Amino acid sequence: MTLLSNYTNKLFNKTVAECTEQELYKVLLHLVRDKSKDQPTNDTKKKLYYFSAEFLIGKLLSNNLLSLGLYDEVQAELTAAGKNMMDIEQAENEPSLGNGGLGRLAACFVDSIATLGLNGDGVGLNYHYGLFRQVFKDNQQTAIPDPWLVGDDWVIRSEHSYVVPFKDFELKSTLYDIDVPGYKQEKKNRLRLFDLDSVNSEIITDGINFDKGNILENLTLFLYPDDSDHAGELLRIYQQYFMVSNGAQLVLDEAIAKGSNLHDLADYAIIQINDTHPAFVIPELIRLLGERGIEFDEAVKIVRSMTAYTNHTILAEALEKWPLSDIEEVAPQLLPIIHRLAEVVEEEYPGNEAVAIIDKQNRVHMAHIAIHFGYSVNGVAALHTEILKASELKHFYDIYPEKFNNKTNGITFRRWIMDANPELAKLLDNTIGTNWRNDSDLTAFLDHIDDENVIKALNDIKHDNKKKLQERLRKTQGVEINNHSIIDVQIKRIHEYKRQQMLALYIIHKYFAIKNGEIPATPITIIFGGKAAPAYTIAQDVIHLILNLSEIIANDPDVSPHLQVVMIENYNVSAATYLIPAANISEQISLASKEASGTGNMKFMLNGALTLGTMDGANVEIHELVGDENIKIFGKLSDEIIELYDTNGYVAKDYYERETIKPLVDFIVSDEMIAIGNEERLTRLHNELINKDWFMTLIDLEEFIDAKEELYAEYEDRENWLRRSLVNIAKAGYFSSDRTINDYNEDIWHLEKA
Ligand code: 26Y
Repeated sequence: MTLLSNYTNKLFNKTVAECTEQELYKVLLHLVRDKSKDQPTNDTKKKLYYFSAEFLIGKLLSNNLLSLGLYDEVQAELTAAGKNMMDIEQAENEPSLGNGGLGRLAACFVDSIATLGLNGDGVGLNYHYGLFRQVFKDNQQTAIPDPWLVGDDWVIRSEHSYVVPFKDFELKSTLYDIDVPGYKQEKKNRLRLFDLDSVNSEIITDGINFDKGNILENLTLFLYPDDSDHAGELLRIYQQYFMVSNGAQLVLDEAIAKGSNLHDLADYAIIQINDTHPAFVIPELIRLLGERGIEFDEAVKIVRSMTAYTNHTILAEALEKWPLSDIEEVAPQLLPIIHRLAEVVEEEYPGNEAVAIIDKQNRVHMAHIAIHFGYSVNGVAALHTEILKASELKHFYDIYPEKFNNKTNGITFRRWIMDANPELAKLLDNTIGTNWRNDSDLTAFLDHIDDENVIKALNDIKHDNKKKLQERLRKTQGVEINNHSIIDVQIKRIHEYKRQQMLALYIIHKYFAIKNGEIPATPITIIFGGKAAPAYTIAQDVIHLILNLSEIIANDPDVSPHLQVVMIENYNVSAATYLIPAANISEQISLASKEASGTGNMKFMLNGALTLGTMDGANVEIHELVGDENIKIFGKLSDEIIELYDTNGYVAKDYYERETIKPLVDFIVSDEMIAIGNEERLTRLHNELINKDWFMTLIDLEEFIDAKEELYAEYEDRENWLRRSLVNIAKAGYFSSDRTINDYNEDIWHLEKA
C-alpha cells in the first residue's frame, strides 16, 4: 500500500484516482497531521513565546508537506493518479488570522524558529471569522465573515484551559494548537491559539456586525472588531487581556513544569511582544507572579529580564493608548499594577512627560509600558530603527540606548519560493545546487548572469507563472488578463501612506496618454490587492476609485488592449503566492519614513520582480544590495518628509494647481467617473487630495510618473531586464527570515540550538 492509498482506503474506501479533490484534501490533511503528531516538540529549558494578535499563516497543506519532506512523494503519487496538487489545495480554507505585514511576519517567524530548531511557540487568539472576507459590490468593498474552522482542519483542541478574571465575571478558555513543523526538522513547535467555547456566530447580523456588548458570545469572533465606538474599544481590550492572561498562565505553567521556582523564570521563558497589542502581558505577569508570592519589586525585575518589544510603525494611530477608565471597566485588577509601574517611571524620570506610562488625559501608553519594562526594543528595518531612535522614540533612546536594536524583517523561503515558485526553485537547484534550501544563500546565482540558457529559463518561468495567474483569475474572478503583458503589482493593506491612490492617479495619466494615441510598446496590467479597515473611510474611497477605473478602462476599446486594471477580491496569502511569482514590477511607493519595513518587497525581489520604490523601509536595504541599476528609486527622502511634517510645510493645493497634476486629480470627479460611481465617495476623496492629503500623495506624483515611464521603456530591453531580475534573486538571501530569526536569537533571545 502506498502512502496515500493507505489513507484513501481507510477514509473513503476508494483509490487515489477515485477520490474527489475535496476527499484528497482530507486525505492529505490527515496524513500530514498524523506525521506531525508523531514528532516530539522542542523541549530545551529556555523557550520563546511570540505573542501576537495576528498570525497570517495562509494555507498549510503544501507548506507542511514540504517541511515534513513528503512533498515529492505525494506529488508523484497524485500525478500517477491523474491528480493535481493545485486543484486539491483549492479545497483548503485559508484562515484570515491577520491583517497584513505584521501578521504575515509572525507566520514567517514561527516557520523559521521551527526550522532553526529553536524552542519557540506563537501565542494568540483563535478568531472564528478572521479579519473579514472582502466582497466587491457596486465597485465598493463590503465585508462578510470569513469562516475557516470546519471541524476537520489543522486546529487541535488541547486539554489546557485557564480562568481569566474580568470585572464582573470570569471566562474559562480553551487552548487550540496548530503544529508547526520546521523544514526537515525532527522536532516541532506549535501555534497556541486561545478560544472561548461560548462564542456564538448567530449573533452576527448583517455583514460583520454583532452586539459588541455580548462578550461571552463575541470575544473571538473577529480580529480587530470595529473600535470606533466605546463598546468596540472595550471589546478590543477584552480580547487583548484574554490573549495575554491566558498566554502568561501558559508561560508560568510550562516553566513550573520544567522546574522553575518562578524567581528564575527568565531562565525558562522569553516573551517577544509583537507591536503593542499584547503589551498588557507585562502588568499581567507581574500580577500573576504576585498571586504566586513574588513581591512587586522582584516581579518587575523578572519581567524586565524576559520581555522584549518589536515596534512595527511610527503611525500615531497604531501606538495604542487605552483610557484608564476602559481598563477599569474590563480588568480592574490591572489598575493597581499599572499605577505602580507609572510611579516607578515617575521616580526614575521625574517630570519627563514624554516617557510617562499614564498621560495627562489619563490614557495608558502601551508602547511605553513595553519599553520601560522590557529589555529590548527593536525596529524592523535599518531606516525604521534609525527613525525610532532619532524622532519617534527619541526620549526613550536618550534614557535606554542599550535597549534599542534593529532586526530587518525577512520572509520564509519555504513558502515564498519553494512553494510559490517551484520552477524557479528548480532552476536554482540546477544552477547553484540545493544548499540554498538550507542556508538561503543565493549569491552564486550571480555567476550565471551571462548564461543565455539561464536568462531564457528565467523568461520562461515568468511566463509560466503569468499563465498560472491568468488561469487563477479566470477561475476566481472571471477576469481575463493578457499573459504577454507587463505585470505590475501593488498588494498590501489599503492605507493612505502606502499611496495606492498615487498609482491610481498614474493610471489616469496613462489612460489619457493612450486616448491621445501614445500606445505602450507592451500592454500593461496593473494589479491591486488589499483590504481596507471597515472604519477607514478614505481607504474605502480609494478602493472605489480603483474599481471604477478598472471598469472605465475595460469598457473603452481604445484603451483596453493596452492597459488593464485589476483589483483582486479578498486578497490573501494564497493570492499572493500566485501574484508575486508572476510579477515584473513590485510597487513599493509609500511616503518615505512611513513604511516601517515592508516584506512584500522582499518576496517580489526573491521572485525576480524589479522594485519601483521610494527610499523607505527595507527598500533602502534592497537598493543597497542590488545597486542603482537593478531597482527604480524615486521620490522625496525620509529626512525631507519628516522636516515637512515638523514645519507643516506641505501644501497639497500648491501641487494640485500644477498643470500636469490637476487634470489627473479632477478626473476623480469627472462626469465619466460620477456616471458609474458613488458621488459622495468620489467627492470626498477629491477634496481630501486637494485640501489635506496628509500622506503627501501629490508631492511625489510627477517623479513617480516619470519613473514608471522609464521602467516600462526599460522592459523593452528584455535581456537586460532579465539580468536585472537575476541580480535581484541572487541578492535576496539576506531577506530570509532564517537570517532574521538568527539575529533575534543572537541579540535578544539567546536560546540554545537543538
Ligand atoms: C489595532 C491597530 C492599532 C493596528 C492593527 C494592525 C495597528 C497596526 C496593525 C498592523 C500593522 C502592520 O501590519 N505593520 C506592518 O508590519 C510589517 C512587519 O514588520 C512591516 O513590514 C510593515 O512595514 C508594517 O506596516
